[in-house]
This record gives sequence, structure tokens and C-alpha cells, in this order.
Amino acid sequence: MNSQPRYQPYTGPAAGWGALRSVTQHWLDSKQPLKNLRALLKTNQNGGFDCPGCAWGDSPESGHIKFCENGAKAVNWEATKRGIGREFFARYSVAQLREQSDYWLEHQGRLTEPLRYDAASDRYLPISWDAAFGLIADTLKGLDSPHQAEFYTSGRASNEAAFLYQLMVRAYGTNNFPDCSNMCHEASGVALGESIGVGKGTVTFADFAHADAIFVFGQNPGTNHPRMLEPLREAIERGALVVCFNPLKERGLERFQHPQHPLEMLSNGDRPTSSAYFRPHLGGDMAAVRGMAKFLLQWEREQPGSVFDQAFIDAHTDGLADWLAAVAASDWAQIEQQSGLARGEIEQAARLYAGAERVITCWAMGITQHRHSVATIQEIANLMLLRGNIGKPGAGLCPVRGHSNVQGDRTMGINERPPAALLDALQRRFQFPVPRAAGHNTVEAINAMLAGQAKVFIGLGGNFAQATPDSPRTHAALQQCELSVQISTKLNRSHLMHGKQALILPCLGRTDIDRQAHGPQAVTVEDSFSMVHASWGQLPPLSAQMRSEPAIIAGIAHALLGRQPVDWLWLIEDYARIRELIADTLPGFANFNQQITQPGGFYLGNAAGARRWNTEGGKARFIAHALPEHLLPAEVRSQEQKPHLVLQTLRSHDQYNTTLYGLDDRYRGVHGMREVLFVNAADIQRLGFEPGQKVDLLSLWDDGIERRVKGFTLLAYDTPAGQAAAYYPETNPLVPLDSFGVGSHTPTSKFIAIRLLPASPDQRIH
Ligand SMILES: Nc1nc2c(c(=O)[nH]1)N[C@H]1C(S)=C(S)[C@@H](COP(=O)(O)OP(=O)(O)OC[C@H]3O[C@@H](n4cnc5c(=O)[nH]c(N)nc54)[C@H](O)[C@@H]3O)O[C@H]1N2
Ligand SMILES: Nc1nc2c(c(=O)[nH]1)N[C@H]1C(S)=C(S)[C@@H](COP(=O)(O)OP(=O)(O)OC[C@H]3O[C@@H](n4cnc5c(=O)[nH]c(N)nc54)[C@H](O)[C@@H]3O)O[C@H]1N2
Ligand SMILES: [Mo]
Repeated sequence: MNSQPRYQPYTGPAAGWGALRSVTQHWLDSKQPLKNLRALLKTNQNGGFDCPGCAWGDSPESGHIKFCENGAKAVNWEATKRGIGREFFARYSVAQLREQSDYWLEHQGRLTEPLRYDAASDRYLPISWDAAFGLIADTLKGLDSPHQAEFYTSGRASNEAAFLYQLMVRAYGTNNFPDCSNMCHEASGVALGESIGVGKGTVTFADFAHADAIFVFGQNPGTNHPRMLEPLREAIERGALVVCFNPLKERGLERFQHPQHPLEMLSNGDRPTSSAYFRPHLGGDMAAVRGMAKFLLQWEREQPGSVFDQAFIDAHTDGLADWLAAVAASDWAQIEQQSGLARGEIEQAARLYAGAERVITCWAMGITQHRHSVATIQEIANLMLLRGNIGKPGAGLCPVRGHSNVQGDRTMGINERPPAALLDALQRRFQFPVPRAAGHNTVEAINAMLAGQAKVFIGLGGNFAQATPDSPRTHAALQQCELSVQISTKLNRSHLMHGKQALILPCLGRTDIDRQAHGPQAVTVEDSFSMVHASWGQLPPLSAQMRSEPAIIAGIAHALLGRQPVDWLWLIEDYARIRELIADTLPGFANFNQQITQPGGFYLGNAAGARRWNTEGGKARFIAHALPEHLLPAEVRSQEQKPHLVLQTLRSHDQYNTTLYGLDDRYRGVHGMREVLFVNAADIQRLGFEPGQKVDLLSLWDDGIERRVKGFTLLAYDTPAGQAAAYYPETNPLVPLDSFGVGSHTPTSKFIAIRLLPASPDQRIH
């Protein structure tokens, strides 16, 4: 399915015919196109399964076809007829598999039986489930302390799996829960928790139809949340504004063609998705929003009562005066230089904001993966509070989540710094001394493994080796473990960068029918709008040896803890029993089993959305931060060599995080290659290179470690001066482990200072 390497700017709209062509290819590649077509029609429908793609929500009404190009890719990728078991692993040693690309590894198909690493032959060999559970339990029991084990979660795990997992881990005795959220929306949770008392978005799907303006910061929905393009387009059609902040001109944010709208497809017509497009520097959004606030303040002073929602501010907020003082103190030179926007552009953005009665602000990784992400998100919250844009219809904050159940996993207690209320509830219900000390997040877990303090790594899904920063160090960290266990659907590099002992445990995915003692089971998930609904697998599993995630966790827990604090094996006979435990312990889940029988699921509620503020003072808080003095951190500024460019690492159109569906990035015009660097033509010339030339990228930090990736092709691309982009995970070796967000510990994947060198002869990526 891979095309020849080619770079040719794309001129069509987002979605549309290009999307249909691409979906068809992925259908055929799954080797069971008809079955999958029937399954796809069940995506996000009542009685069907939740799309394993992103966490965008849907209108609760059923009937519409509710999948998109990239959802279809996710389904076809999971529901493939290709499977790998003992014959495959007999053919390849682990050393040989390491030579293969990430794309090749996953493309081999679904993992079909449990495997144990055999050092003598450097191969994975079959093992029985019971022996695997026994090995895990014995190794965990043999540790000096439960804090020597790390329990990772990726955001596809269902609520039922996540709840059992956290219960098992806490009953074992630790809060070491590194998870994908640490690398993703952690800053949103931290920032909003402090600002408005709840770390989630305050809007629902229905709000989009009532907004006068929708601001989209640092997000590429055309690729990563394609179903969001529709409400954006509808907003424009009814005369509302869509205002984008993105250094790159992302196609989906500019033009959109509806793939399920026959007339538009036949006429090849397309509609604009945005009404204004601002292109800040990487990391410049806080300064841009600060500048907007400066204008609002000026206009309010000129004409009191014309801009601020004083009644809301008085009734619901604290801290305005301090924040306004910080706004007044920020100077224009710094704002313009840091944001990369001219004062006139910021004024225009401020006018668009002030002119709208109801505003929704969305954001994603372009905001959360910076050093000052928490401060930036709090600045966005400040701007929204100023005009009462939280807790009224058609307005609110909307961090658009990534993985389909990453928000639900947090709700279920996958949290290394759990709130006391959660721990109290667990202790009350399950009657064991719940560990209180904070556990490790992703960066801390890597450091603990590197230092030999953590010796066991268990991954509930995901691809820890590739998703994390500083790849060579993370690989070394995993390889130092006594035992690594991966609960996975497909082969990836995390299985190859394994501990001294290692297990691969093959699990069912969202599309698979999950049959337990009491019949087929549904699981539940929570979307970005706090809607919880059931998901029923539709396709018979490829192998009888695969087990569901809850069944695997129950198996480990039973071997480790016996029947304490619950009878694990009894619970998984019928997942309604797990949901009863959730209903007993977590707020909002009363009558859980009954609630999920409602079409479209049920709304968990959001206190801030109802203008109840669970903050310390009981009010929403304006939080005042100074703008960062420098965007470049001291660890870079102290280096003798100055950076050539700032690099952001992002997703192509043909990938789902570390899963590569193909090597194309249609909207950016890239085909058949991924080791590319998008740079402005003038920058390429300034640095003395030619477009198309191969270069090595070197990142700067002050710890004496050389971080380099090799043989990247320079592509002249429309990006602001000094701002470059390249794909994740190929560039993860460049992200220093110590470069993370203040208060969030999220690796700064959107801001890496780099230098370019002519390519070294060795073209292999380190
Ligand atoms: N098909 C598909 N869907 C996905 C995923 C996938 O990989 N593939 N991943 C899922 C996951 S886990 C997540 S978290 C989401 C990710 O969804 P996104 O956040 O959309 O993902 P990225 O590709 O990282 O895109 C970041 C966007 O922010 C812009 N940007 C980067 N830095 C800045 C900045 O400093 N300021 C501003 N204003 N913009 C900036 C980039 O140009 C880019 O458009 O998508 C989810 N959905
Ligand atoms: N440089 C850089 N790094 C980043 C990012 C970035 O933008 N730039 N983004 C970060 C973000 S936002 C995120 S969320 C993380 C993602 O980090 P992860 O969630 O760890 O990574 P994924 O690539 O989503 O994991 C893919 C693997 O999950 C397994 N899998 C798929 N479906 C299932 C399932 O249903 N159950 C189980 N048990 N396993 C399954 C498959 O084996 C597959 O190989 O990466 C982060 N890393
Ligand atoms: Mo994510």
C-alpha cells in the first residue's frame, strides 16, 4: 500500500474523495473487507462499538453513519485477518525483528497467543496463560517494595479494564501509574483543576451548535479528529466564526468536503472551515492570548461594562485584579516577539473574541506539549472567564482528548497522584489500606527504571518504547528491568526492547466480540464531552487464545492477590459486576448498569459546566503567570552552539500515534516517506542547504548526551521562520527526558531546539 517517495503539495479539500479512496485501500488491506464494512456501520452506534480512534464525541441521536476516514483505518487495522503466533516468532529472532520498521512490525497482524521471551534462542516462545500469570505474580511478590513496579496504561483501555487494573495495583500497594495522558493532556487536567475545579472540558457536543465563535488552538482535527470538522463547517454555515491558531496551515482547518454528503462529493465542492487563521510561533500562544487580554482590558477601560461580564466575575470568580495587573505589566515588544504575531493580528483576534456572545475554545497537543503549557491553558481559561464563557450554552472549554478512552481511564483512577476522595472511596468500599504516596508518572518511571529502582514494567496497551521521549534512554530503561509485560493487540517495539524476562499477552480489541461465562460483554468508555456509553464488539476474535483486557487483569490479580479484595474471576464472568463496583465507588456512576442502556449513553456531568467550582475558595480562579522570560530554556541557552530551528513533532495523516497505517501524509503532500523535516524555504537557504537534501538533526541540551537522528530529507514547507516540523515517533530520540512541562511533566514534544548537519553516511536512525 506504500507509494514511492514523493513530495507534491495537496490542493484538494480535507476529507472528500481523497478520504474515500484511502478508506477503500485500508479495507482491502485488512483482508476481510466485507466483514469490516458490516462492522464499520456499527461504529459509534447504539449496540455497536466505540470507535477505537479518537475521543471526539457524537450527537446522541443515532441513525447517521458516524465514522471517518481515520476511524475506518483504525477499525481495519485492528480487524485484520492477519495474525502472528508461534510460527512467526520461531522464524524471527528478537534481534532480527529489531531491524524491522515500526510500520512492518504492526503490519504483521494481530498477536494470537501468549508468549514468553527465551534468552537462549533470543526468541519469543509460547507459554500458557496460567504460567504467564504465575511468572508475573512471583516476580511482583519477590520485589523489595511494590514501588519497584511500574504499571503503564494507554488510553484505549475500557473503564472496566482500567478500574480492575487500578484496584489490583493499589491492592498490591503502589500508585505507580505512568500513562499516555502524562504525554498528552496532563497539562489540561492540571491547569483546569486549579482554575475551575475540574480537569475536564466543560462543553458537550450540543454546545457546538450554539456557539458564536469556536477558537481552535494547536490542533489538527482534519487528521486527528475528523468528525470535528463537521460541527466546524456547520458553525460557519450558520454564520458563526471559527478562529484557528496554528503555525501550519492545516488543510482540514481551511477547507472540508463532507464524505457522507453526496452532492458535495459529486460536485467536488468544499466549504471553508475557518474564518480567521493566525500563525503563532511554537509556544507563542500564551503571549498571543495575553495580547488579546491586553486589548480587552484597554477597551473595557475606555468604555466600562462593554467587554467584561462583571456580574459573572463578581458572582463566580477570584483573582481578577492580580491577573489584570500581570496583563498590564506584559509589554508589547515581548508579546509580539514571543507570539510571532503582529499587534494588529492580535487586535483582530481580540475583536473576534469580544464580538461573540458565546465562545468555545478547543485545544490539543500544540498547547499541551510545551514547558509552559499549564500557564498557557490557565491564560486561556482567564480569557474565557473574563466574558463568562464557561457554564452557559454554546460556550466553554474543550480540551480535545486523544485516545478514545483516555478521559475515562482517569475517571476510573488511573492517576499517579490520585485525589484523596478517590482513595477514601476505595478504602471504604474495599477495606484495605490504600497506598497514599504519589506514584510515578511517565518521565519519573523512565528515570526509576534507568536508576534500577524500578524492576518490573507492565503495559496495559500502548507502545511505551516509542511514545516516550529520549528513545535510546527509554529503551535502555526497559531493557534493565527484571520483567517486562505487554498486554497488546499488535507487535511493536516495546515487545523488542524488553526486560531480562518478558511476556507478550495478546488481548481483544474494541471490535472483537468479548465472550465470558455469562455471554458476550459490553465495555464502557467516556468521550471528550464526559458522555459514557457502552461498546459491543462485533467480530469473532481471530484466535481463541486471545483474552479480554479485564480477563487478563483478573488473571494476574488472582495469581497475585488470591480473592483479595474481590473475587476477580467471579467479577469477569459478567462485567455488570465490575460496573456495580464502579457505581459503589465513583461519583456520577449511580445505577451505572441501567444508565448505559440509554441510547447514546449518559452524561457524567461537569461541575464547572454548571458553574459549581470545586476549587479551594469555591470560585473559578483567574491565575496570574508572568510570560516566560525566554521560550528557549536555560539548558539550551547555556550551550555554545545556538539552535538553528525550533522543532515540533506531530502526526501524519496515516498514523495513529506510534501505529503507522502507511507512509503518506496526504494533506501535507508527502508520499512514501516519513523521515522528513518541514522547513521554510528561506530557512533552508539561510542555513546553507538545498530543498531535498538529507540532513542529520541534533537537539540541544546541557547534559552532554548527543541526541541525533540521521538522514532526514529537507522539504520546503510553508511554516513560520525558524519553526520546523517532523513526525513522531521518528524524532522522539531528540526529546530530552528532562525537557518537560512545569507542573505537568509532559515532554515538550512541540518545542525542541535543533541544529542541522549535512547527513552522516550512516542513514539508519538511532
Ligand atoms: N488519525 C489519528 N487520530 C488521532 C491520533 C493519531 O495519531 N492519528 N492521535 C490521538 C491522540 S492520542 C491525540 S492526543 C490527538 C492529537 O491531536 P493533535 O493535537 O491535533 O495532534 P498533532 O499532530 O500532535 O498536532 C498538533 C497540531 O498543533 C499545531 N501546533 C504545534 N505546536 C503549536 C503551538 O505551539 N501553537 C499552536 N497554536 N499550534 C501548534 C501543529 O501544527 C499541529 O497542527 O489525536 C488523537 N487522534
Ligand atoms: N514526540 C512525540 N511523542 C509523543 C507525542 C507527540 O505528539 N510527539 N504524543 C504523545 C501522546 S498525545 C500520546 S497519547 C502517546 C501515545 O502513547 P501510547 O498510547 O503508548 O501509544 P500508541 O501508539 O497509541 O500504542 C499503540 C499500541 O497499542 C496497542 N493497542 C492498540 N489497541 C489496543 C487495545 O485495544 N488494547 C491493548 N491492550 N493494546 C492495544 C498495539 O499493540 C499498538 O502497537 O504518545 C505521546 N508521544
Ligand atoms: Mo494523546
